Amino acid sequence: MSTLSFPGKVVALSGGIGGAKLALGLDRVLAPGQLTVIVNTGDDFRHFGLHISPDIDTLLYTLSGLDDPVRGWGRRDETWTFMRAMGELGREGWFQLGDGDLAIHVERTRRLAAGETLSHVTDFLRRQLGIGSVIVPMSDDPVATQVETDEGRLDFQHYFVRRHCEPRVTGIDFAGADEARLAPGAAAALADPDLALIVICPSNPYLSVDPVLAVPGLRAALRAGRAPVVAVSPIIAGQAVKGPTAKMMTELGRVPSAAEVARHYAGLIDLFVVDEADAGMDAHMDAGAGVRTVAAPTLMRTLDDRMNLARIVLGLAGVRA
Ligand code: FO1
Repeated sequence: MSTLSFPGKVVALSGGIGGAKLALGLDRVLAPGQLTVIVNTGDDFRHFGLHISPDIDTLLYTLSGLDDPVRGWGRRDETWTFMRAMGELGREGWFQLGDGDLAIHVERTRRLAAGETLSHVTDFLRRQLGIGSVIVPMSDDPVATQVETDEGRLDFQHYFVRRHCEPRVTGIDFAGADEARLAPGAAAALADPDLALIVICPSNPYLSVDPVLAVPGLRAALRAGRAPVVAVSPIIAGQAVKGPTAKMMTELGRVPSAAEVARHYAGLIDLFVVDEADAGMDAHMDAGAGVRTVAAPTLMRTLDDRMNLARIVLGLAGVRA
């Protein structure tokens, strides 16, 4: 699909790695400014006195081609002198900040301390990295994803990185969500009269999408316009492509399946895109979750896979629920 053949604007909700793959596909098949990605900031935290926004940085690196394809986070061709030097000072090394990556954390922290909003800093960074799509945080106010586990309540990065997602999850909270205001750029994109499609990218529904949906007003904004809401399943044949989604679903007493994710989004979405491996469950899904499903190749290994899935999702814009 050429960039000119899709009329109207697109909004994508995304967390980190999985969501960023589809966001990249959409960015590549749409024209500059046609796509706005609303990004989860529940993973944000302060480390070494720096404000770290992991999911925003995954989007920045992925859409600018600076991402490290193996690690899935941080910059490619990274060096680690800073972390070695911090180790010599006795500082902990469980959260790795590469020398190149450090520039974004230092510059973001400086700008925030100077009074800029996270939205403004993010817009400066995406323009500086030559990204045509708009990237906005879900909120400029602090929201902290906290994971209730059998080891107690853990901040997100302690659960995800320090403890490698090993603790058993019994619940998830988004501290500060009730007081958080929808970021101006997110509200504007969702109210844009040219908005033709809303995409919930295949990020972890419980850890990465739910914090975005927890920002007051966001759910209503998703349903307010005419644009259909299409979600892409992060679960393929009962497995997560990457990360703790399936493990977490089991621990939360849910079946790790695409059908369960559809039920999680029921009432919010018009269409649910499942992998061809899960095509067989259409009837059950329609019955169970009241959500219409479409089967497509959703495993994104290459840039072409990302662009093909993006084209398929864009093609659903005309389908009314
Ligand atoms: N993930 C890791 O597993 N280990 C790390 O040391 C690590 C460092 C890191 C630094 C900056 C950044 O933006 C992300 C980083 N991540 C690391 C990934 C991060 O925990 C995840 O990207 C999200 O929080 C979950 O999507």
